[in-house]
Order: sequence, then C-alpha cells, then structure tokens
Amino acid sequence: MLRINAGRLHRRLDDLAQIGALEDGGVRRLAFSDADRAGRDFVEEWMRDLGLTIHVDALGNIAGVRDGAEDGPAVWIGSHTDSVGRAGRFDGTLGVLAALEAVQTLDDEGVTTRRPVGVVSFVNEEGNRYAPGMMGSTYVADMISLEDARAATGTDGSTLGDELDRTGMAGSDNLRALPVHAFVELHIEQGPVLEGEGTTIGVVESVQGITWHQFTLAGESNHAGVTPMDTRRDAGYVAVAIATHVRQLGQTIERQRATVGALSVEPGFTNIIPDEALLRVDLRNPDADRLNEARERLIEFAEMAASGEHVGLTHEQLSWIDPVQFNAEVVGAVESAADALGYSHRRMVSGAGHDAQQMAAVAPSAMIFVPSVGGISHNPDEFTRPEDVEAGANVLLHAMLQLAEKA
Ligand code: HGY
Ligand code: MN
Ligand code: MN
Repeated sequence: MLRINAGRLHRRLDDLAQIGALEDGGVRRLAFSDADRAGRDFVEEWMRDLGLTIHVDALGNIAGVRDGAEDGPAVWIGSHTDSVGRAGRFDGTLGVLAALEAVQTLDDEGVTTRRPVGVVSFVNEEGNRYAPGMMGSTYVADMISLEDARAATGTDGSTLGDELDRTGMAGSDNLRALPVHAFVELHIEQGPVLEGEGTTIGVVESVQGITWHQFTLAGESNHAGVTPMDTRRDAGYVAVAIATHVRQLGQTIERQRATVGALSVEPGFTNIIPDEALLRVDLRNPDADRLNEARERLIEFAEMAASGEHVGLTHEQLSWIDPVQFNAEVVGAVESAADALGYSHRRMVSGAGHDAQQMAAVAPSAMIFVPSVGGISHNPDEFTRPEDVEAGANVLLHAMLQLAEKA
C-alpha cells in the first residue's frame, strides 16, 4: 500500500511552525496578520511546486487542484493555517500539510485519480481576532456574505476588510463554484480520548454545536472605599457574576461545555470601581436544543444581573454553529482506510469546531483525528507523536484515494 513520506511531512511541519513562532515554542498566526499571510504563502508555494491549479477567493481561502483523469467534482482535503493567539504547531496545519503530502505522494508514485483532488486551506478558522470562527469555510459554504465578513471588527479594533486588503490575501476566484465530491479533514483531536485508550485514529462522525456571545457592561467608576455597597454600579461585579453563571451552565446542562475565554474590566485599578467590563463566552453542546437552553439561560441571567446593579448591558451573539452529523459514506471511507492500514481506530464526536463542520453543508464530509499528548491543545505544549502524524496522513491519503478512485 502507498505510504506518505513522513520525513518530508515532519520537515514541512517544522518549517511552518517557524512562521509566527513565539518565544515559548508556540505560534501566533492570527487571521489576516502578516504571520497569517506568510503561512498562507508557505502553503501556496508548495501548491505551485506541485503544479496544482490554484484558486484564491475574495476572502483569501485557497485551493490547489490536481487534475484527475476526468473533470468534474473534486475530492477536497485540507484544514486551516491560521491559529489562536497562543497556539501549538499542529492545530489546522497538520490537515493542510498532510493533504499536500498526500498529493505529492501520488506524484511520487505516478498515480492518477479518476476525480480531481483539491487541497484547501480555509482562512480564519479560529475566529480569535475576527469572529465568527470557521469564517473561511462558512463563506465557501455560502453561509456568510463577503460584506459581513469584511465588516467584522477585530478584538484589536481593526476591520477585517482593511487587513484583508493590507495583506493582499484576497483573490478573484470563486471557490463556491468549484464542484466538490467529498471533503475530508485530518486534525489533531485536541482532547484526551484517543491517547487515553491507546487508539491511533479517530473516525469522527459528528461535531458538537458552538455559540459565542459577547457582553459589554457600562456602570459607574467611583471610590472603592467611600462608595456604599448599595449605591454602586459596578460593571466588574456584573461581569464576574455572569462568568460564575457560565460555569454553572456547564455543570447543570447535560453534555454542556461552557467557557469564559476573555474578561476585562476598566479602568483596572485596585481602588476604582470598574465602570466598564467585557466578557466573551463559548458554549458548546452536541444537542442543539440544549445549546439553545444554555444560550437563553445565559442571556436571561446577564440581563437580570445587570439590571440588579443598574449597569448597562450590551449583548452580541458572535456565532451560532449547528451540531453536524458527517456523511456515512465518507466516514466509512475513513474507517476502511484506517482498517486497511492496520491502525487501531474508533468512532467519536468532535468537541472542537472544524471547517468540515461547515463544509458538511455543501459536500459530504468527515474527519480523521490523531491523538493529542495529554489531551492538550490551544497551548504551546500541543503535541502529537511523529508516528501518529504519519498514521493520520496515511489514512488521509487512502481515504482520499477511495473517494477519488484510481484511474
Ligand atoms: O474553537 C474551536 O473549537 C476550534 O479550535 N476553532
Ligand atoms: Mn483550534
Ligand atoms: Mn483547528
């Protein structure tokens, strides 16, 4: 059976990890930053070396297509190369680089597939600078307009469209017009399940739903020592009360995950009652009804806490992404590839959101997971063992071959 060139893949992963490298061994390639552009250029250069036909759309998504013996819908493989603000080196990048490695292996072995094969790298999967996350794949799936995407305001106060223009990442092609037969995404699990069981491959059947919310609070700054407790309009207190309630949602709703990823108070001095506060909340659940229950309880509590303290509340829903069931045939292709290669494997749900979750709306999709050491991710210590990187890339190669068929 064909196997990828593991040494080449590991070298590419190391090379890409130098782009946006942080002192602590992590990476930062926030969407539409110079580092993100450099990461995208790195991928584009490899696509050109492979002679792929390159398409870049108005939001900066890039696809490199390898001809098949026949024209028609292509099998897409890929992921993203943007990162969270303090990331590891495998999240997203493994899926894009393993896809390029799989295509290069076809070239090395002189294999022609019946269907074309496309390698795709979606922009702004993480949504750390510009919400919502999975923005690039959401755009390709025609679920967000270019106008709304370009208008997104960054956590740094910038506007996405300005940064897109400054970095020159946009193109004039239309990825929505490219016919897709199936999409397979290789990704690190980012959780403890595979490692805990000693299983090599996760055959991902579904992804839980996600909704992000931002609350800004406007109170009144005043003297911490003199102001009586019952006359305060303490924006910081309300933010902390909401954050505490978020944890309770995670403890009282079945299979609910609930996180306050960002919380800030102003002016931020010990003896000044905060007059401004901001918090961003990440809620997840595999069941859409429960996710909606969490959303409603969160908003209801925030409104009650703010009015009790006579503090102004502004709420913005930054995203709502439905739970998704992947396509049984594509899941089957992943599972039979793992089987044929002799890797241990198990079916599972994804706790993290992924581009495949959005692509599933426009093409039969599925995912491949490989173990995360210690279940750690979104952290410079994120690590996947070399043999598991290799296994995941081999499964991606063979799942793609099943779906694209040898000519
Ligand atoms: O947030 C997520 O689940 C993914 O890392 N974008
Ligand atoms: Mn991520
Ligand atoms: Mn990711």
